[in-house]
Amino acid sequence: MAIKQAVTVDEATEYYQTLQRKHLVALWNVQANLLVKEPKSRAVPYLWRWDDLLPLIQRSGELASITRGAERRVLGLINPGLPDRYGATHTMWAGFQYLLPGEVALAHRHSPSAIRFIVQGEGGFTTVDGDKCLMGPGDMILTPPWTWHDHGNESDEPMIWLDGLDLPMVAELEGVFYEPFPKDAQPLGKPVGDSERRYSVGQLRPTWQKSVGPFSPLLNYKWARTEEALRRLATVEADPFDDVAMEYINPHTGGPIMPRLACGIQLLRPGVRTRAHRHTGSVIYLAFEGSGYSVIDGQRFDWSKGDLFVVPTWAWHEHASADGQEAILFSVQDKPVMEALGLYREQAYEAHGGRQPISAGRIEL
Ligand code: GTQ
Ligand code: FE2
Repeated sequence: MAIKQAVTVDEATEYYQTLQRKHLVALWNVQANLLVKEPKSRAVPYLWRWDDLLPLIQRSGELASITRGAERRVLGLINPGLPDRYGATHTMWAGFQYLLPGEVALAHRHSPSAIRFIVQGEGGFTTVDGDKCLMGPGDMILTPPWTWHDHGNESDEPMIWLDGLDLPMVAELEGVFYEPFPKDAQPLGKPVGDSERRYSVGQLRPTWQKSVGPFSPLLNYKWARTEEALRRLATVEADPFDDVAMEYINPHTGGPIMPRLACGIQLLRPGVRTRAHRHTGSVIYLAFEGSGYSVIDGQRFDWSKGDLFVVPTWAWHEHASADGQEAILFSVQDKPVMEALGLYREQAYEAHGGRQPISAGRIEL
């Protein structure tokens, strides 16, 4: 904004210095930083390779033991655009957790919500408020906010799983609470797999069961059922932007599993290249089966099993599977927050037949 004619430059300078001293700001000088045309995330599109991750995950088992105050052996993925924030995107933490045979990751609870998606190993478990959830590859386990949870491994192989949490978002909202459980592990208050026995056939639920809040009462989404749903859907229809894509739902509402995190699973049929779109809200993708590539803001990221990549908010993205080979992507998303707050938007990419020109390969940062 221009200075009015009756005022000298010195007077104006003094005025702005006074504002600073008094902890004030002139909106007319900063408006362009605040009311931006559209979101531009500081988080960047990025991919972490399984080949890089696995040896470091395994090495963590030799280096670090689980103790009170350091209750989880987890390698967190840090977005290169957000070195000062513990997150794979601006809102979500992603980490690979490693649990050796016979170990217990000590019981605790916290206000951030968590999901686990099992990558490797069978015979581990997470107990959530007394319900022991058995874990195998592809299972998705929920830890709703403020539920007690501990992990154990009763097999003779290490377990590896992906943790997704809304920790950076809750930290930014200054809503983090945490409490250790008085013992290492919680007692089992229920039959093993209680929630699953009640709810795992998604089309039916017990008549007397009331909703217990905005969280899914089903805590363990077993892979066999997830895969069956995907394959059945694949026989009838697919989405132009995500191909055969499904959302994990709360059986009481049909809505997202938790108010701040949603999870998705998508099958890319062999040789599919989806159309590009963008939406508000960020996404963490884990390549669970097969290989392919995604184009994010014009950058191509080739992925195969175990790789993890992120799509920042409002970034154009499309996915492709390798020729003759199907692929499966698991995802964690903050979309429910954007929807609840009236901030969700999406837009299809119209130019170039709906697919982005690829401007660069993977940029190493
Ligand atoms: O397993 O409870 O990756 O509390 C981060 C925080 C995992 C867990 C993480 C956690 C956990
Ligand atoms: Fe936790």
